[in-house]
Amino acid sequence: IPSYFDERQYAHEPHQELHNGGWATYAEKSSRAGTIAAGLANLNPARDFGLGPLLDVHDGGYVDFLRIAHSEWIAAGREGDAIGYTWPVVRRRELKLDRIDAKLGRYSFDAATPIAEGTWVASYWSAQTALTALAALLDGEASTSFALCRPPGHHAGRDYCGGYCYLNNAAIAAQRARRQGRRVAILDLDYHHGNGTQDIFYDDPDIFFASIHADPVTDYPFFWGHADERGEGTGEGKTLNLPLPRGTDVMGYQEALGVALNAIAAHQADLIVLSFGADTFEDDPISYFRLRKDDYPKIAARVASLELPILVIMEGGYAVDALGLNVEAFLAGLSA
Ligand code: SP5
Ligand code: ZN
Repeated sequence: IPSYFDERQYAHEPHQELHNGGWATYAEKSSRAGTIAAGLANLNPARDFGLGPLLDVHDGGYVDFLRIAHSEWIAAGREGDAIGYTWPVVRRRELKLDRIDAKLGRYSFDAATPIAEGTWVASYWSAQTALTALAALLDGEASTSFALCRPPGHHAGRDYCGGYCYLNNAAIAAQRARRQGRRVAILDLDYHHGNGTQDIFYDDPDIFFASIHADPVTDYPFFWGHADERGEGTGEGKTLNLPLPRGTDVMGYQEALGVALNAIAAHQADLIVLSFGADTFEDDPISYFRLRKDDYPKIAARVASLELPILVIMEGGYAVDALGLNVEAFLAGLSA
């Protein structure tokens, strides 16, 4: 499977995140990318598609903020990573904000997503990696490709970061594929609900979004991913949420997967963007499903049985020692 990665994605290395009332070691370490890259046979660099495809998904003011937030933080006399401490409640009016702390609140939804010196560079190249892997499908060079995106993307919305995500790589690729005339379904198999992707396409009738994830009653991101969220307006019915309880193993997972795959077929998709998180793994340090390494090829093979081109976008997965093998197992199941 042709795979894509850019070394500049290592530039993002936040030190800590706020969790359970204290500072915790940042789980989305750059070494995650290294352990995955080490197991890939056919690894290619990213091409540069510029800002256009990013701005076709994200708000211009938000993208400007991502570029300059860390230097504004330093200019304000702070040290380390930029992180917010005040957030507007939902539907506060738009304001022209100047102070870095206000902008951090305006453009984020949690305190687990700091902006470090290399965040913009790494996020930019993570998105370009997704676009490069998509091009391999659109150009007919391959029927499956893998974008080793890092930082991940599925929690990032049109104008907000969160959940270790800054630019929504899957949404950027899906939008570009649609602009090229493809009928796209996004299948999100990360442990956490892909709230950013859902928000971006919530009223969109053309891009179907299906997600299998931990029930937001118990798990992050709490405010999205409930089964009754089905899309709105002309996008009504084009969002499918399949929340599962903590402790779910391959049996329960496969049942939900069957529902998601039937819905993708009913959408008459001709291309799948697959947000893959290996944080569904039994030994993941921040998650509570019970998938084993040998379950991943079986899950992947069922997605492949739809016989559609598949763009795999890397999302979460924090058991770093097992991560490379879990990703390898998943990709092997796609081409088996
Ligand atoms: C892409 C993705 O999988 N994002 C997940 C974000 C989850 N954030 C909430 C859970 C944070 C737990 N952090 C514990 C850090 C311990 N080192
Ligand atoms: Zn996750």
